[in-house]
Amino acid sequence: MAILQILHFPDPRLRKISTPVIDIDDRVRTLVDDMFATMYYAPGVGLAAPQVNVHERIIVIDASELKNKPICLINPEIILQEGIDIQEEGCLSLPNLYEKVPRAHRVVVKALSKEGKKFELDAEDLLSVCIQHEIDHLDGKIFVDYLSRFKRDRITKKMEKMRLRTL
Ligand code: GNR
Ligand code: NI
Repeated sequence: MAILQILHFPDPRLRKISTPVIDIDDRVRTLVDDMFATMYYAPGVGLAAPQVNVHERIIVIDASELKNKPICLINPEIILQEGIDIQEEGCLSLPNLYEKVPRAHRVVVKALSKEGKKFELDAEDLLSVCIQHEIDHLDGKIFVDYLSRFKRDRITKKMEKMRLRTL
């Protein structure tokens, strides 16, 4: 298994729209394993393929306390959403930044498992937030998009400076 490199905001590659997976083959299964390894190593609660520069609709999540409930969603689609919650979010593509973001309290999502089986997941709380955050990544969206222009510009400038220092 490999630990993959995570792209950092404002890398324009994070803005690409990911395409559906057509065939869940060995390449996809290896990618999913590497994404889990990368997420647990980071550590993070979720990871979307575009964050590791693969622009396909693949997500891994583990929102459990004991980090023993891995969930893989391929071609996920939200089929129901309900209620609103405002919770602090972070993102592995924006280290050390936490901001409040409004999200649906509950979502029902349908997806393919890494075995290629259709399934539905009914989620609330952190798992629900995480699913919405990861699906946003597949659509080139990042949680700073929900903040004011003022805050987003300030964050963008800070991240650009950090990147120059580490080049
Ligand atoms: O590790 C993560 N924590 C988190 C906390 C609150 C809401 C969303 C998340 S997802 C994030 C990992 C990540 O960047 N996934 O794209
Ligand atoms: Ni993220």
